Amino acid sequence: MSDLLSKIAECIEFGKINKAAPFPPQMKGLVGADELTKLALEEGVIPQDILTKGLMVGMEKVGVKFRENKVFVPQVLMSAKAMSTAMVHLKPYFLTGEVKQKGKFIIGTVEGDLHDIGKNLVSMMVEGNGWEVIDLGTDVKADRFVAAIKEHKGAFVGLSALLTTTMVNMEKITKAIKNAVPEAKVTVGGAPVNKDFCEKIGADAYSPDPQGLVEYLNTQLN
Ligand code: B12
Repeated sequence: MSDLLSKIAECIEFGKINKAAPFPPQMKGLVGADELTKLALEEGVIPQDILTKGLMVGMEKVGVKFRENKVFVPQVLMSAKAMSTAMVHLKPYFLTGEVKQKGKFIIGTVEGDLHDIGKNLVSMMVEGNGWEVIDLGTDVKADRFVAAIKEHKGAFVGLSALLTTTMVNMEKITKAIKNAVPEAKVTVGGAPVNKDFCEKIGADAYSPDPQGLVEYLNTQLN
């Protein structure tokens, strides 16, 4: 069983979606995350183990390599695609509650800002690490964040901004969130954002990359 799970982890790490996928070249012709996840379920592997000991292990390796500049955006996107293909087979078990996620994470690019490449990468990495992600999209105003937090009680929040002109909206949004739901934890990121800015606006955590965010979220688990 552990051999099957480590093969699944490897498919996620290297972005091997299924047998037909030509990427990565060194795994051409081999089965991928799709077939292996199906096989694991058929062989009776517990779905929770497929998630935590297979898929999440691979995703964490990608996250660390991305942070260390050992892989780049396209490789992360292939890993995320392999992950989401495998997740299709696990979806029914999420719905029955047989597979539990760690918690909820609401993310959006802030008001005035349409950049979503970084936000999407963050979403995929957080989801790939076992969290349910509620993606509000781009140009998201404070009231939409607040409504989502009220709807998804206990959810963590992520604000993304790529413009110096929109990062200032993070302050407004963070204040609105803290006013409405004082216990809500707000994380911030995006190219112009840094730790000092995060502290200045009263947000709870900053990370320059998705892996740092995942690590922060994991420290918040009870
Ligand atoms: C692609 C791009 C666009 C695309 C966006 C497409 C899309 N779907 O996202 C388009 C063409 C639409 C665009 C438009 C504009 N852009 Co633009 N764009 C870029 C570009 C080239 C890349 C941004 C990107 O995707 N980076 C890759 C991702 C992976 O990195 P990232 O977003 O930083 O995310 C990482 C981290 O920051 C972190 N992260 C991100 N979000 C979060 C959130 C949390 C919670 C956490 C923890 C971490 C985190 O994790 C991610 C992965 O590591 C940058 C220049 C550059 N090289 O960065 C300019 C850039 C951001 N754009 C710029 C500008 C000025 C604009 C425009 C105003 C141009 C114009 N005059 O119309 C418009 C603004 C439109 C708007 N209202 O938003 C400027 C911003 C300058 C500034 N300092 O404010 C830049 C820096 C270009 C430049 N050098 O001038 N842009």
